[in-house]
Amino acid sequence: MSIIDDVRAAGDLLPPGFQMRFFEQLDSTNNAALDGDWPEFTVLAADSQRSGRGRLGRSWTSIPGRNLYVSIVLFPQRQTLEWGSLSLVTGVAVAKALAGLGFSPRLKWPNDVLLAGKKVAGVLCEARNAKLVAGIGLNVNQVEFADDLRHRATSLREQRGRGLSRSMVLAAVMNSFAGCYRLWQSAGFFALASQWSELDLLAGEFVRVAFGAKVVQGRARGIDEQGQLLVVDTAGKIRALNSGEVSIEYGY
Ligand code: BT5
Repeated sequence: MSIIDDVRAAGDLLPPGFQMRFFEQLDSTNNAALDGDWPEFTVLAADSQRSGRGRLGRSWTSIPGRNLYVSIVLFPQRQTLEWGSLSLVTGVAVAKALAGLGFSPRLKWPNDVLLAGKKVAGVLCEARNAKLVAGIGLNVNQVEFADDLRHRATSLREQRGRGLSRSMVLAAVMNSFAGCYRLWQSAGFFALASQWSELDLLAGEFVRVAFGAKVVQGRARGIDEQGQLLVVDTAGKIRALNSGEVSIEYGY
């Protein structure tokens, strides 16, 4: 079934003010959202992406017919300094939607949503001028992953043992996102931090955080009110990190 048929039903279930645009294929829904002249709360969805993007030039596997690849166009009213937290807000929104569908998601700072320790969704927020695009890749019905992803990636179908309707999942994610974004606009990340923390996979774990050529190792202590990762390093000093690649070092 094409994304047009499969996801069209979601249009009726979207939160007020949200409008869907469907595409069979795009290079990247984030690119289309950044480049086009779309009003706020336009949701661009593609059945597949030719060059779906992750952070730092990494790619996002975007096979047709199975998953969700969406980007939401936003014109945030809060100060640009606060926009970085929207990546975490989007993660909370996806996780809450999945929890509402009976899954038990966890969040791995800064932008991964995991089920059973494997990545089911990734978030990529990108800004241009006054616009911020929140991109979400969510594996819904994918059954096979390439060798390099097999042990790290999962889908809703793999976890549940049966397929789910993409339109239903999309509607759940968008409704959850609308609520989280409204709260962020009115009160800032502060109002969502505790929800994020309840799902924090890293809290209490010994982690290694690489950013650029630097590495911090220590015990993860959750996030602060800006959404930065707090790590008590091996010298006992609290470090607040706003970017980086985190891996858990077991056995400490
Ligand atoms: C992310 O990056 O997790 C953000 C992914 C955002 C994708 C969406 S799809 C709609 C919108 N349009 C775009 O072009 N992008 C957004 P990062 O943390 O850098 O993770 C990337 C890594 O996740 C890769 O290097 C792989 O290891 C892994 N990966 C790639 N495809 C995956 C998939 N389908 N499922 C799970 N893991 C995947």
